[in-house]
Amino acid sequence: TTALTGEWRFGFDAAFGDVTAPLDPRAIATPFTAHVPSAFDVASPGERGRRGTAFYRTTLPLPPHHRGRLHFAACAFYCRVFLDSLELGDHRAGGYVPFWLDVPPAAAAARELLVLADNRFNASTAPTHTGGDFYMYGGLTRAVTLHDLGAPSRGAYFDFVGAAPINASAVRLRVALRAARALERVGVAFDGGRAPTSFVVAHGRGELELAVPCAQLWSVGAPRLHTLTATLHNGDAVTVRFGLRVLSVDEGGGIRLNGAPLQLKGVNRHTMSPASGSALTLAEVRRDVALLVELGANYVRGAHYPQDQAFLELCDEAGLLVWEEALGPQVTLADMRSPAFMAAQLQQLDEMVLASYSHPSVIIHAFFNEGPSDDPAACFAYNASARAIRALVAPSHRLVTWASSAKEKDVCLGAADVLSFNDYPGWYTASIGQVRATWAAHAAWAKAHFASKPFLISETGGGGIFEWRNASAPKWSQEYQEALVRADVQAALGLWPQVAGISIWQFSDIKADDGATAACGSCVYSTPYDAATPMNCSYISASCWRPGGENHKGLLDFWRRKKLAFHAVKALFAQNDSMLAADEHAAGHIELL
Ligand code: ADA
Repeated sequence: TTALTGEWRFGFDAAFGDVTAPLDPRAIATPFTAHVPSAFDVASPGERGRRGTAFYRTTLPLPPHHRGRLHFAACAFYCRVFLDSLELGDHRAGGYVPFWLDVPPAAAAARELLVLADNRFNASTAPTHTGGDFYMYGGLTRAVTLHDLGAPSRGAYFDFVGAAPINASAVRLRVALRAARALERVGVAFDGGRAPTSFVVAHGRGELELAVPCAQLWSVGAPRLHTLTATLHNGDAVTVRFGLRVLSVDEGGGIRLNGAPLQLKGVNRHTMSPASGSALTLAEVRRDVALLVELGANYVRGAHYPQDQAFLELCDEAGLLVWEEALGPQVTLADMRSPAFMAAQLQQLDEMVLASYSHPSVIIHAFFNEGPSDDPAACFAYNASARAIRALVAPSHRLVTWASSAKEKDVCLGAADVLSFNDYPGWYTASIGQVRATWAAHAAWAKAHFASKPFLISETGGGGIFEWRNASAPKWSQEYQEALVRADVQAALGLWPQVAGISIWQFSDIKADDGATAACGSCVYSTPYDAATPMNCSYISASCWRPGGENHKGLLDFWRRKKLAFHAVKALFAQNDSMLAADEHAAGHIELL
């Protein structure tokens, strides 16, 4: 495996015509260089926010006559991949989900790879980029890797290897092969060689339940991991890391992890930073995970798209639980009725679930953030999406939900394992004083209608501008946000177990969508945002939408500076942890007596 990380030749055309039309890759100019991975609309060479067609070119280090496979961890939005004059394939399922392309063998020693990446909104080339209230970056934003599969005579190779826990001591191994004979023997061993065994895979696909030797449970407090290595006779081998943990829902709609009641405490997080856009460096991802741990969160919703695998690996190690969802924010009924959209949606779900299959951290898969679920005509798309996820994962592995803005008017909830509502009392509606009553009413409705399904607060919160401190706590000041978020968290924790958990909107401030600054109306704020320039925030009116083109509901600002709300949430989560620990202690004491 070779990571194609580094400087690639690069070109950009803001007015490129039909991106799907036949093209001669050798005629494409790439006069600049760009680092891969990176977002071309944030980093050099580039312009912040530009939209158009980018071209990336590099030499493919694949020996003559070898087959290969290219893995794109993300290519945004629409992508086409060419090798010399041959088109290997394109990808329309969305710019945040990994995909593979096969590379046929050739005699040439040096082969040239050209990638087209278009970041323009377009219902046919990028149907799952349905808009949404965040900036969508373009380009090769996550790693590109080449797998050398040797000469075709070498035979079969792994297409997929995944390990899903069945119980505290066994996994379901799922493998898919390519170029396979009718029967292929697959060797399996755990943790670098333990309990070696083998089984026969017919027609390239197989599933097997296996006891894990020296099984150790994965949990939030003790995230112990195992590895499984699958091998073929020709030496092709894949190692995956997994965790033994069992998810369940009790009769009262409580979520359980390894049989113990689970209260989800966390935030929504966008994969975004001012320096890297959506192409966070590993150092930035590590810093975010460290901040989540410092906050005392046990849970994070990856809003609003499939997650960076590097982030999920760190969550596996840190014992952080994850909600991972497909891209498709504010999707409409018209989107759902488009066959191109639904095909891309189902492909994206498959790609997301398979890419994240072995991560113990991922407990929820979701789709359609704030979609039209108040319309019975939309339920077919909810049902089809839920079915696509359930075809790949069992409920003890992943639960299915979506963040509903329809809430009590949602008519598709039958298809969900978990009810998840987005609401912003004290920000868009009502007042801080009404926060608890608002959530109590939502939870009561959920319990009255779906007693056995968990109820989550998937989004809530409000804006606070880092630079604006004001003791009288007007809207947009850090003080207002602190008071509001405190009320949100107190409501969620106080309403447990009717409220199974909360993800505050949001971890850090983000760049909002293309039109955000214009939509800010009368607000006066420096644009583009410049951290070094103090802001006169008294100009921010309560009705302002996205001052400075940013969504300021982060507990941290865009640069990860802690706001008052961060400290408040951290204290509330810690207090709750010690209360729970005291309860458990007391319960244990009674049992002993
Ligand atoms: C919505 C949406 C989020 C964000 C949030 C907000 O619920 O799901 O992406 O835009 O509101 O800040 O208003």
